[in-house]
Amino acid sequence: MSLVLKSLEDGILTLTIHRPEALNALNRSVIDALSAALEAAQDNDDVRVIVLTGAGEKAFVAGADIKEFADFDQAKGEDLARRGQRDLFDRVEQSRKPVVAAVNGFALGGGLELAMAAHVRIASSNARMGLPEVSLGVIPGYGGTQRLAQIVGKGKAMEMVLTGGMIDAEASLACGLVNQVVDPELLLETAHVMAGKIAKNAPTALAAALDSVLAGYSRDGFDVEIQRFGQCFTTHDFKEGTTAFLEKRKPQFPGS
Ligand code: DAK
Repeated sequence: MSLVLKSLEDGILTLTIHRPEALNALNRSVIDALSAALEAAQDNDDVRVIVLTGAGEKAFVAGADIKEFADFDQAKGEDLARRGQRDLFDRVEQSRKPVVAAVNGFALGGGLELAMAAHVRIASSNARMGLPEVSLGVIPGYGGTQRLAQIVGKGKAMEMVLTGGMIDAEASLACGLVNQVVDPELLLETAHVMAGKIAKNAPTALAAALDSVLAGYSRDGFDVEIQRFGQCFTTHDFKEGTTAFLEKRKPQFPGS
């Protein structure tokens, strides 16, 4: 079965990341499939708004696929962060069609970074969000250090990035990380209502509005994030963090 399911109804294209056996973790194939679907949507006049969600009730996306990046070196990490940002995360944020993320469970690491690249976020009440990268010996590499601070402010972003902890849906709503929280069974319907409200408006004005809002935010930090992310791949902490995850044990960092 395809890694990204597509359904188009009333101008709303729903893209469902479909890799439930790995909690929809983003491997290279998922990133490529999602990127292609977003690209195709830009040229399809029948698509007015895009809704992005994950298959199943447990996870939106539980992060980048740890099994895939565990043996990367600095050059590979930096290169993939750069390509991932450009091919998927920037493509979501810079989409001319508004993107609504329907966050249906865990949105961790690259999963939360994907939701944050969307323009509006609606979460189910069972959603849990966080950037656990530092517990793996890396930092968020798909724009998370930048977009989280842009969305929730520097103080809360520092807390979330440095602790690597998760927050629940209500806490996400309180800090502005998500726009709305609803019961799981109402999530897609609510996302479609939001998408429908947006879709009633002029497409050219929507594209201009997206462009204008985004123009107010600096892009300077994204390159720093990519470089610092790549450097993490040279460290013993990264080896220990990813190995511990794969061995299903707690990592032993110096002094921990
Ligand atoms: N990658 C690969 N497999 C994953 C995964 C992930 N991120 N998350 C879950 N899975 C897999 C589990 O290994 C397990 O597979 P099996 O053992 O059954 O084969 C299956 O999904 C079900 O997961 P659990 O058994 O762990 O389910 P639980 O309910 O017990 O726990 C959980 C749910 C979400 C709390 C737990 O699965 C978890 O902690 N997952 C990992 C969360 C996490 O640390 N995510 C990664 C954050 S770091 C990069 C750019 C950016 C990034 C990386 C590279 N490059 C450019 C190279 C970003 C990195 C991140 O996202």
